[in-house]
Amino acid sequence: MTRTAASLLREALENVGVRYTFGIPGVHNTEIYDELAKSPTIAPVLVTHEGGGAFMADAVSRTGTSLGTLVIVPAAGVTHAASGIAEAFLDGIPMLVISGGVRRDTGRAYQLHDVDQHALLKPITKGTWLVERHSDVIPTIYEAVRVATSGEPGPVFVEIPVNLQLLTGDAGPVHETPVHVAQGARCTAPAIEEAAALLAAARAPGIFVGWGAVDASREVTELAERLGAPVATTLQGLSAFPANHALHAGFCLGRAAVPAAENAFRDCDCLLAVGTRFGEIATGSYGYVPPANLIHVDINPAVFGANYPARVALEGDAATVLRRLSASLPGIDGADVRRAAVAAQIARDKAAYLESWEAHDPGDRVNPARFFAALRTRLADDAVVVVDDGNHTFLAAELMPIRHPRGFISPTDFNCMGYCVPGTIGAKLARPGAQVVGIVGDGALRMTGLELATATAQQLGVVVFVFSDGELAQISQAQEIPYNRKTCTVLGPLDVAGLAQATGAAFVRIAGDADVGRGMDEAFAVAANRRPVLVDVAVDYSKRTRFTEGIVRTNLERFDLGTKVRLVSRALWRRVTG
Ligand SMILES: Cc1ncc(C[n+]2csc(CCOP(=O)(O)OP(=O)(O)O)c2C)c(N)n1
Ligand SMILES: [Mg+2]
Repeated sequence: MTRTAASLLREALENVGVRYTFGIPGVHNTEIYDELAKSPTIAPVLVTHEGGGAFMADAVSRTGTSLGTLVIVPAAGVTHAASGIAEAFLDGIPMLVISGGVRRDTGRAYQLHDVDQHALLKPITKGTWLVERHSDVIPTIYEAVRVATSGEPGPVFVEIPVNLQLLTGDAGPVHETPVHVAQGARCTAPAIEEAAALLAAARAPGIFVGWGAVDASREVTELAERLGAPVATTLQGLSAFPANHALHAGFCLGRAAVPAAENAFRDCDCLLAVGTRFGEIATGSYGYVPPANLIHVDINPAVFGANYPARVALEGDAATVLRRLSASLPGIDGADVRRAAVAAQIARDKAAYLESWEAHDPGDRVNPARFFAALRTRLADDAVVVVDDGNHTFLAAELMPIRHPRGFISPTDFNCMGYCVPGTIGAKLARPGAQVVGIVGDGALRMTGLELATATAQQLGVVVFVFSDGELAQISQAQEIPYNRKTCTVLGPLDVAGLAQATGAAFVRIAGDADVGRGMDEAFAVAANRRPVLVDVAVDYSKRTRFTEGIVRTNLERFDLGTKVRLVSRALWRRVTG
C-alpha cells in the first residue's frame, strides 16, 4: 500500500497514545498538521513559541498521563525548543520531538531551515533519527518512543523530510503496536540481602527520594514505616513522598535542607537513596555528604558513584527494587519506638520553622509562609503545583506541603527559567480535572508569559501566581554580600495587569497579607470557568530560604584561603566605599 509519511506518522502517534502535540506549523510540516487535524485522539496545540511548546510537552510527560510530543519546523523550531528539550534531558523526562526536514529529492542547496539538526540535538537527546523511506516512519517512531521511555527516560528526535510527507510511497509491512513493558530490576539477590542487612543493623536509617521514586511512593512509605526512618526529598522529587506523612522530613539534606530534614538526618548511619543522582540542587551544592553506608537505587547505573560512592548499588525500577528490599527486610526491634521519636522530632522542627516564618514581618507585603498556607487549604491533595526557577522555587519547596505523587513539577537540573507558564498549561491539558497552579518569578514571567494566550485559546482554568519582587532574586541575593551591588538583576517595570489583559487572562492583585485569602478565592472562582488567571503577588523576599543560606555557606567554605581573603576584602572594601 502507498501512503504519505504524514499519514503514517499520525497512525504511529495514535498507536503510542500521544494525546497532544505542541508546536507551530511551517512549510516543512503542514502535511503533518493536516493529518493531525483529522485525528480522533490527538489534539495539536498551537503555541506562541516552540520553547514554550517544549516546556508544555515536558509537563505533559511529568504528569505521567501521556508522552509529551512536539511537532515543529526544522532548525528554527528546533533551536527555539532546545531549552525545553534540554530540560527534559537533564531531568530524565520522556519527550518525542518531531520536525519536518528539508527536501532530500531536489538536489537543491541553501534550502530554508537547512542546518544539521541531529548535530544540534545530539548532546540533549537520547537519540535522533532521520527517516529516509516511507516504510521506516512507523518503526522509527516506535523505536524512538521505546528509547524515550526505557531506562532513565529522556527526549528523542525524529526528522521526517517534507518530500516524504507530501509524496506517497510504499508503507511497508504492518507493525505491531508496541506494548509498554514494565521495567524490572537488574540487581542481584545478594545485593538486595546486603542492603536489607545494612538497613536492619542501622542505628539511624534514613531515606532520600528523588524523581526516580515518584511512582514508588507506596513502597517508600512501607519501608519508612517499617524502619522508623525519616524521608527527605530532592527538589524534583518533592512529590515522591507525601508531606502530610509523619515521617516526611522535607526538602534537601544537610545545611541547605529545611531544619526538620537537617536534624532528622544529622546522625544518619545508613542512607537509602532512591531515584536521585545526588546532583547540585539535590545536595545543596554538594554540601551534603552521605554516610559510608549508602544504598543507592536507580534505573540508570551511570549515577552510581558519580558523586558519592555507594556501599550497595541496586539497579532497577524503584518500585520493583523496593518491593524486593522490603521482602528481604527482617522485622526490626525497636522500630516502633524509633518511628515515634523521629516523627515527634520532625513535627517539632516543622512547627518551629513555620513559626520562624510566621514571626517574620513582611512589612506591607505578603509573607511567603502565609501565602503557601492559604494555598494549601485551597488545593485538593491531587492538585499540581508548577514552579519556575528562582527564589520562589525554594520558598515553595520549603513551605508548600505536597501530598500527591507528581503533584509538584519543577525545572530542576537544566534549571531553565521560563518553564512555569507553559508548564502549567501542559499540566492542565494533561490533567483537566485537577487544580493546576503555577508559581513564577517576575523575571521568568517575561520569558514565556505570552503563552497565557495559549491558555486562553485552550480555555484552561489555570491560576498563575507571579511572585513580584522587582528582581531576579535568586541571583541578586547572591550578589548582595560579595559584590554589594546588583548588576543586571533589578528588573525594569512590567505591567502585569497589562499582560493579563493582552493575553485574555483575568487579573487579580494580592498586595499584602490581608489580600491573600480573598485574592486566591477570586482567582480560583474565575479559573473554575475555564479562564486563566494571572495573580500578581507583592511578595516579601527579605527572609532568606534555608536553601540559599546553606548553599552560600557551602560555596564560601569551599574556596581556598587566598580566594576567601580576596572575596571578603572586596566585599568589605565595597561596603566602606559604597
Ligand atoms: C534561562 C535562564 N537564564 C538565567 C538563569 C539564572 N537564574 C536563575 S534564578 C534567576 C532569577 C529568577 O528571577 P525571577 O524569575 O524574578 O525569580 P525570583 O528569583 O525573583 O523568585 C536567574 C536569573 C536561569 N536559571 N535560566
Ligand atoms: Mg523576581
